[in-house]
Amino acid sequence: MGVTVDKATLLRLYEKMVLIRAFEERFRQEMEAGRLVAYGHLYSGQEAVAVGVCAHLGPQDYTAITYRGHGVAIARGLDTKAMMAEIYGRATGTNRGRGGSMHIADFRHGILGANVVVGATIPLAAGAALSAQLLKTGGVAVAFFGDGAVNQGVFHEGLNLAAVWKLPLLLVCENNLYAQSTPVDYATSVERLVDRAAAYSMPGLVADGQDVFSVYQVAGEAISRLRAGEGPIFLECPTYRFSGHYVGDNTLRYRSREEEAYHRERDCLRRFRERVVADGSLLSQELEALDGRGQALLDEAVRFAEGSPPPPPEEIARDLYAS
Ligand SMILES: Cc1ncc(C[n+]2csc(CCOP(=O)(O)OP(=O)(O)O)c2C)c(N)n1
Ligand SMILES: [Mg+2]
Repeated sequence: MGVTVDKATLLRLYEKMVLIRAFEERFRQEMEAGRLVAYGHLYSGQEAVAVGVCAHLGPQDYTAITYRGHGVAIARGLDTKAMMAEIYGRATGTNRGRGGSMHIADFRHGILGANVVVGATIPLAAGAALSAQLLKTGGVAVAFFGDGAVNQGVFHEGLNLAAVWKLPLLLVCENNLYAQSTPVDYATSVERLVDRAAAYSMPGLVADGQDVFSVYQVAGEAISRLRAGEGPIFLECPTYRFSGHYVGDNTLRYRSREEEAYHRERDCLRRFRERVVADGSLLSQELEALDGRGQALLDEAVRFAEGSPPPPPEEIARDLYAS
């Protein structure tokens, strides 16, 4: 991919990808050590998608994310302390400790709320895109969803309506090859998920979801077209989740070690480092400094979460009813 990216952007892309990986791996460690009781779906391996897309989004834009959504939340600028506190169920969390890992929301960063219902990000983001269109804010909405979502009814209804209304909606399909343990080719009629776009007369694009340069370039073009009012675009990003569907899932029940090793070789962080050091655009020391910063932020986030109080019992009904 021949895209040239300025140094400040390169540093920002790497900083976010490293922070996501550090967050997810720390979350796993805390759970495995028994210090954190939670349920979690890690984003490790898919960082290039969140970071490459969200680099083009601003405060006027919306994002609807799934239960595998920590990566997009961090890419959109969510505070890692508040996110970790949410996962620990503490009052200082993004949702005051009431949502946990699978419901992280922060309207200040355009995060409409993580959603566990497969496919549900699509109508949610379509609604947000409709509001941006009607209010003429210039904003766009991005729905993130997995390969499992493309066979859901809401996927088809959502794409059709978005196309009919020419909504400024980017449909980002993170095709990590599995829906839980079901391989995509076992459950889906088309070989390339992007081919579904044609049924709704919308452009379908593909970016390498394990290469942030590819995602950054293709998503950038797509989002410019959305802002120009061209209507919705489908973007398929083939990628891979390095770990199981959830923390504790044994992947060897449904995929081989060889397949996992193949995708580890294509790790977006490793490919980024190799490329920028080889072409001289960044020094390894600059990358190492960002690696260290990521780890330090995670130490701080875990300390903050552990030191924060749980939500007070008298607040149990808060936010349940509109005032
Ligand atoms: C409507 C609905 N059906 C089934 C489930 C159970 N479920 C949770 S995650 C998941 C797999 C989804 O896979 P995919 O869309 O590929 O996303 P990934 O987990 O790979 O990111 C399923 C079937 C659900 N949450 N919602
Ligand atoms: Mg999947």
